[in-house]
Amino acid sequence: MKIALVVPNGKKDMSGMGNVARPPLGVCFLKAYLLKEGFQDVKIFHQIDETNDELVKKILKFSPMLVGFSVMSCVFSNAASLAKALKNTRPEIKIVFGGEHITGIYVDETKYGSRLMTKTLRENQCIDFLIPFEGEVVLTGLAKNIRDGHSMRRVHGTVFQNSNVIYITKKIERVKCLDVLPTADRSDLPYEKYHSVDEASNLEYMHTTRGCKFRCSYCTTPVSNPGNVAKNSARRILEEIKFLHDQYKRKSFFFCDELFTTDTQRMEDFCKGLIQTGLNNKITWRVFARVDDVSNEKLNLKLMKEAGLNGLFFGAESMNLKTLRKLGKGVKPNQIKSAIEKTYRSGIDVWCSLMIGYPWETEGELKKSLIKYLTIKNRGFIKHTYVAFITPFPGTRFYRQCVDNNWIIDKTFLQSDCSYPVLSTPIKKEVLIKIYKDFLEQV
Ligand code: B12
Ligand code: SF4
Repeated sequence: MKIALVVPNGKKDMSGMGNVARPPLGVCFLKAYLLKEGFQDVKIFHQIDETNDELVKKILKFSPMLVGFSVMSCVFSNAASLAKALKNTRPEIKIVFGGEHITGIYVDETKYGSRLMTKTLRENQCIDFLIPFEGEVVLTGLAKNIRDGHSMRRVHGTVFQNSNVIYITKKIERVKCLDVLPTADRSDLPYEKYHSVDEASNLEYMHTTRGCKFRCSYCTTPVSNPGNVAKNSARRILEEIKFLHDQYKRKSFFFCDELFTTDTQRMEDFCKGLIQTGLNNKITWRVFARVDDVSNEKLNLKLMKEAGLNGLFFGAESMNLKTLRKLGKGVKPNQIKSAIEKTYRSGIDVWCSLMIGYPWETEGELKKSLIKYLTIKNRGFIKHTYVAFITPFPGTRFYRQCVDNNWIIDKTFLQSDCSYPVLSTPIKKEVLIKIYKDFLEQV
């Protein structure tokens, strides 16, 4: 049985980062698991520069029985158009949607009592199944059921509609330790088409942690990975890096785990492993980190640098204390400043992301916050800044707040890639956009 895994709209112009296209690891994990469970014909289609028509033709040529779409919120509507085109040509193809957006609408409906998921399914009859949360075990179960012609109600962890009734099957437990999953299968990815600012096209992505113990109101990570944080062991990460280096000559790695650094013991074991094997002289790596882990000196930056770390990426979000509190970030502006300085002084590049357009922030507050940031930036401490408009993602507490307070002024907000304002703020929209553009020029 052939299975296609599709990632629509892989290329995005991200403010402050230019055009970005990077490996979609989610579907690589799904492919690896399906292969392990005996499905030999699984192919990933990552849409970078193909038109929808070209992509549909490619998928149809592969002739799959099951097509899975991996969707963030901003690509959902295009994914639905692709799915419709496939169904119109071959109605027998089964279509399943998964990914962050699907988890978000599932949680918004089942936890907060909205009708977002129901509405989505009703309006998109081309979708046969939704799979929220991590997909390896459930997608494989679904594929087995389709192959063997069993009733869909037997597949745990799915949502489907039948004669206008929506069925939510029993939830399954999350994977507790990521070492039980096979390594992501990256073999179908078009690396020659990947790129982003200051980075080589063969920069390799890694994902070795699912979940986060913090609960920032706008973030989807604790929503899609509730409960405990699941991780790979340091040993397993070292094996994967060695494999990717030896086999594919990868030299530069980005760990897109939200919080690679929270487990300090794993971090230390990983660094020591890189040093002992000599891999630290062959590769470099960059990770996301929380500012308080650096400002409080929880992390051993010296060891990390020796092990090949060449960049820390902080989600600073704002230099305004009230905003940081409202977001539930659990850090203060002086900790952000301290973390940036400490990282820079350790000889490690600093990458930072900020958000603007908070519904409560006045023009004065925003300008003050950006000036504070620029003061640090102008001292040469920050290598790269990425700035986005805060956008509410379904499933988060912030999304609920926005809906309940009528803050959403742009009805197309779900398609937003965070590069324009979608919320009402005390600042006029044109003024906000001007502040954003001026700021971009300065960073
Ligand atoms: C790396 C990354 C990127 C990379 C690569 C993106 C890519 N193609 O994967 C780049 C830099 C390009 C990127 C860009 C953007 N990103 Co991004 N990104 C991430 C990040 C940090 C890691 C993704 C990852 O590898 N996860 C690891 C894998 C294992 O998880 P996963 O992808 O969710 O897949 C699992 C499940 O979701 C599920 N699943 C996934 N697909 C499918 C499909 C099927 C059929 C099934 C059954 C299951 C299933 O099973 C998978 C395995 O268990 C996530 C945060 C996160 N934790 O996911 C944000 C995240 C996905 N990005 C996000 C956003 C908003 C963006 C941007 C809009 C940027 C912005 N302005 O901030 C752009 C849009 C890009 C685009 N294509 O349009 C949001 C999406 C929220 C939402 N509801 O849409 C996230 C969740 C960050 C956040 N916490 O808010 N991103
Ligand atoms: S923003 Fe970072 S620290 Fe906050 S919940 Fe998300 S991943 Fe965790």
